[in-house]
Amino acid sequence: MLSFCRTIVRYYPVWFSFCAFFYLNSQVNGSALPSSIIVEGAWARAMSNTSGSSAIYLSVKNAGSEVDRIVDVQVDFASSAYIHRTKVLDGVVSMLLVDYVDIPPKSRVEFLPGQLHVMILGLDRPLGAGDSFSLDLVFAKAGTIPVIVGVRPLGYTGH
Ligand SMILES: [Cu+2]
Repeated sequence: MLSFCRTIVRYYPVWFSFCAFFYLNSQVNGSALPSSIIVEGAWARAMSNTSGSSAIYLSVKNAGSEVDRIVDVQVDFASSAYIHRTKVLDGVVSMLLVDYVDIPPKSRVEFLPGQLHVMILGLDRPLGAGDSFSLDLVFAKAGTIPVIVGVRPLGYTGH
């Protein structure tokens, strides 16, 4: 749309005010553009006690032509939220902090059990199967995208 506007402004002055509005608006507020990021199938494991933690799994699709990057994750009832990657080394399972996750153009990145996940710690309420809550994924280009996360029973392993 922006390249269309750059061209149209150059050759068809009658479109100028429309395109100027669109262009300026897109510079001021990136969310005015339709996002090329689509987040699907977000779920978290149920958690019965309030001092514990849980993990969120989801699928992020980038339908656009430029790479975008998840730079932060936030859940309002958790004291902290991080992106983790599970590693198994010599039979020992550990979770490594991931600073950011790039979502390449025309591709999909999966957060799956045993791999990438959003770790939420210090929850101030239990997560019961059937509940849902909101997770904010903060992208470098697409901005903050709120995602509804469905809570699944403890035995659930994936979508
Ligand atoms: Cu973790």
